[in-house]
Amino acid sequence: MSTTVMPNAPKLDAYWMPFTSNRAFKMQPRMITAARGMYYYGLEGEAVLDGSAGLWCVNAGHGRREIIDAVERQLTQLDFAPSYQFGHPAAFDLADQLSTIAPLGLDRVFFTNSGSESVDTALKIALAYQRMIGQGTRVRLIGRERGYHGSGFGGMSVGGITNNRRAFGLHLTGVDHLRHTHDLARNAFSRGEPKHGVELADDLEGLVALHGADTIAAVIVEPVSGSAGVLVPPRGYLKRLRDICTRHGILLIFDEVITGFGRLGRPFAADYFGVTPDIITAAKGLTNGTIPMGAVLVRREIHDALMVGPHSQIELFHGYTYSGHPAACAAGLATLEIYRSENLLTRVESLAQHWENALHSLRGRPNVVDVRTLGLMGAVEFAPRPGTPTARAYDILVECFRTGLFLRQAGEAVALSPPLVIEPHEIDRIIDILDQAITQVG
Ligand code: PXG
Repeated sequence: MSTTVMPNAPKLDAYWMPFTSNRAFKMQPRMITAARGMYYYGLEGEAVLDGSAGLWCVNAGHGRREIIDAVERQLTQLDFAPSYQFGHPAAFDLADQLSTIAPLGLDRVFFTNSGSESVDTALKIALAYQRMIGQGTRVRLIGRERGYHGSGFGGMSVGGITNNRRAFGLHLTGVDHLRHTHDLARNAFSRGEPKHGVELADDLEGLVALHGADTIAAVIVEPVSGSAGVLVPPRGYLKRLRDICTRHGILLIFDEVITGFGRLGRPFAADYFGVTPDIITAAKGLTNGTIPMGAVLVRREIHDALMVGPHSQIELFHGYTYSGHPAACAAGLATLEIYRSENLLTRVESLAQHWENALHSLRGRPNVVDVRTLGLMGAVEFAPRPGTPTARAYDILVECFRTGLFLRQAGEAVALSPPLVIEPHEIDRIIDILDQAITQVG
């Protein structure tokens, strides 16, 4: 295929882009060449307001000098260090700091390089733990429809976005899914947690009845589904899920790759909802998106249960060459310092009401069938165009970028999750651009 080549721009053919309509993109590229604060900049230097913190990760805004300097210092001092049977100080420091902001009890930290790897790691820890405590028949993993847990075979298997699964065979065996909680008929235009649907958590009781609790190792859910278009859990749903897990000896994993690090106005969604899972997966905001890194926060008893056998024995045969990479740890430490000094892990508390009102002002615009927000997450859902599902949301995404706003598409919705440093007038600007794009695209 021949593609457009822009002046001063690279040839586009060789790069197979992830989660992208490659042919459409290469006919009409949307290039980003710089970033600072709340803005991306295009090829011509045009400013594009970042309504999505990149891919939900740049919580402290772009181009943070403290992070760049810390990474440079670290790489100059120690570029790479093996994490298998050796260690370096920054990895221990970062794990220690994370344990101080983690929900109570989840104070053991395993490092990965992405959300997908965090999910695989969490699932493997859950299986290894159940086996270690004499529950070796617990081998099933339960996810949820519309859930997104990354692109590895583990995350894909427990994930529930059909397009992400269809092409890829049988996945992991022994996986089942809860129903999703999205209910336009009963909950459209809810503010905050929707009223209806707590009973959907009882799906887990149904799966226990079907498979037997003694075959189920863990349940994994996003506290708020991100990629599926900001699906906010019904009131009481997560607590009920927790209770059912506890009753049946099933581990509860919260995938907080998006909701972690202040997105809801608390360090983690677990804090926001007052529901403590057994394991949390994190990534993205951990390094402000600057260096790839993920982390798995594990309840101490789970960790300790695996710390048995002869001292010289490896306790968990799992890890990655780049687990706890020095550059990533330096970025993580500098990021946490920014979060602390600028109170970013709780700043959203004071922005959430403005955010909610701003997004809900789009109710009544053409084809808008739902508006959802929680913390500094939001989505606007559109009626599908007959015969071309998701085309309307895609056209709105393209129009927004053309007119100066970067956001994400999630099926029939567009999703927003700006950096946590956003100011109210920038929220208003997001809404203005989106509003015009909705009218323009029709
Ligand atoms: N879990 C959750 C909840 C995620 O949102 C992952 C795991 C996987 O993380 P990695 O680092 O392996 O990509 C994610 C990633 C979007 C979008 O626009 C969402 C993600 C990634 C890219 C785009 O919705 N979420």
